[in-house]
Amino acid sequence: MIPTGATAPNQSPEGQAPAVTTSTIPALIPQPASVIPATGFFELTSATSITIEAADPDVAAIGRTLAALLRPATGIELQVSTAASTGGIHLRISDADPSLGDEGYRLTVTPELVTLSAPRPAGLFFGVQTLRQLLPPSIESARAQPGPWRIPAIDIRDTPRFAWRGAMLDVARHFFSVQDIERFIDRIALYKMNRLHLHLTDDQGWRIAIHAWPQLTALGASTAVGGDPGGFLTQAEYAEIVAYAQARYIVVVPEIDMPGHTNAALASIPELNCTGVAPPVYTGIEVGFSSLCIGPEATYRFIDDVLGELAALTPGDYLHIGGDEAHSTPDADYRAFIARVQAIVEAHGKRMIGWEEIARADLHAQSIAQHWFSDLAARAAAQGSQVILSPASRAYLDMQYAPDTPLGLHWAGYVEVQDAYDWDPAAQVPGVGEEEILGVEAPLWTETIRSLADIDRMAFPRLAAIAELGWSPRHTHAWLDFRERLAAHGSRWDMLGIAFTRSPQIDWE
Ligand code: TNX
Repeated sequence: MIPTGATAPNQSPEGQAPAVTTSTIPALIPQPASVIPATGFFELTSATSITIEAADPDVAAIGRTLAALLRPATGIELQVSTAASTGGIHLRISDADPSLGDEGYRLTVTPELVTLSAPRPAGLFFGVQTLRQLLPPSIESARAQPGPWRIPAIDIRDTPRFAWRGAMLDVARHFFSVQDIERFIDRIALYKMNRLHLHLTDDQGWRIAIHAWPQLTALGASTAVGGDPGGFLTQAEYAEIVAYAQARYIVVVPEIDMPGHTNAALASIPELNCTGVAPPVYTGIEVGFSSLCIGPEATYRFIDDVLGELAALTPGDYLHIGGDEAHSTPDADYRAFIARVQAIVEAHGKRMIGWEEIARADLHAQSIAQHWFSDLAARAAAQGSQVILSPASRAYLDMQYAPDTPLGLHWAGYVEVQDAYDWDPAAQVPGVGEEEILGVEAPLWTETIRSLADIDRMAFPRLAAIAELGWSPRHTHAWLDFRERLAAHGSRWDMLGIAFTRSPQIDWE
C-alpha cells in the first residue's frame, strides 16, 4: 500500500502514469485470489455516499459498518441510502456471481464507482476489509487525518481456500474482559478470519458461568496462573461476545477442556474426583495431572449440564471438548470417555471438535480433530473426520519469536514470522491432504500473557500470516512477497493501536 504522504499509485513521483506492474498492486493481506489493477483512482470525498439494496438488513448493517469505519479518519459522514446511485460506493448481494460462494466477493473500483458484490453478506463483510486496505493506513486513525482518500482502480475477485480460518484465545490461564475479547475479535476480523475459539476452562480457571453448577465460578474462577486475578464471563457477557462476533461474520467456538486440564472443576466439585475429595485450586503451568473421574454417571450428568447450557448460548455448529494431554486418564478410559462426550455433544445438536488426541477414540465423520503436535490427526482423517491445522511450531502465537522475546514459551521452538508463514497446510501432516483439511487456526495460550498489549505483541504480525494461509490460494503464497506486503501493515497497526512485535525479518515502513 502507499505510505502516508506518498503519491497515489496512478502517479509516479515524476507525475507520469507508471506502467501497470505488480508494484502498483496494494499490499493486501490475505492476498486475494485474483487482482487486476487498473489506472486511476476513486476519491472518497464529502460528496461520496454508500448505496445499498433496499431489501436486506444484513447489507444495510454492513453499509453502516463501512460508514462507521471511514468516519473517524476522513471526518466524512457518509450517508447510507437505498437510493439508486450513479456514483459512490455500492454494496449488493442480488445477481452477484454465485460461484463466489458463501464468503467470496468481487470488488471493482473505477474512478467513478466502487462496486462490492457478493452472493452472501459474509462476502460483503470480507470485501469491506479489502476496501479498508486499499485506502492509506491513516484511514485506520481514530482522529481526523488530512487524506486524500484515494482508492486505486482495481478489479478483485476473491474466495477463501479454507472454510475455517480461526484464532484461539485462552481465557483460562489468564482471564480477559469482554472488552479485550471484543478488541481481539476486531483484530482477527481485519484479516478475514471467521472463527474465534475460546478456551474457556483449564486447570487454572473456569471462565463461564454454568447455572446448574455455581461452584464452578464461585471457586473455580477465582484463580489464574501465577496467582493473578481470576474472573469469568456471565452467560449474558458470553452472549454479548457471540453477538459481537456474529456481526463480524465470526463464529464463536467454545471449548470446555476435558477429561484432563480440569483442576478448576475438580477443585470446585468434589464428586468429579474418583477420590471424592476436591484438590486445591492450581496456579502453576504444569499440564497432564488432572482428570475427571471417568466411571460415574455423575460425571456425564455434569458434562451434559455444562454442554447443554453452552450449546443453548452458542448459535455456531461446534462445541470443542479439548481432550488434549489427558496423561492421567488410562487409554481405555479416555476412549470410552470421548465416545460418551461425542454423543452428548451431538444430543445438543452440535459437532464435536477436540485436539487431535481424540483420534485415539472412535470418531463420527462429523467430528473434527485439531492438529497441534503429533501425527494423530492422520488417524482422525482416516476415520473420515476433517482436520483443523494448528501446528505448534508454525501457528502457536504463544511461542516466542526468538530467544529474546520477552513473553511466551518455546517448547515447540521459536516461531519467527517466516516460520508462521512459510508452510503449506496440505503438506503439513502426512495423511492429511487438502480434502481432509477444514482450515487453519492460530492458538494463543496465555500462561505468560496478561493484557491486550501482550496479546498484540504475540499475535501480530504472525496472525496475519496464518490468516493468509487460511484464505489465499496456494499459488499466491510467496514469503518474499508477503514480507513486503506485511511491512506496509505496521503503520495500519500503529493507527489501530495494535502493539505488534517489530520482527527484524520485516523492513517495516
Ligand atoms: C500445550 S496445545 C497445550 C496447552 C498449553 C500450550 C502452551 C494443547 C492442546 N495443549 O495446554 O497452554 O501447550 O503452549
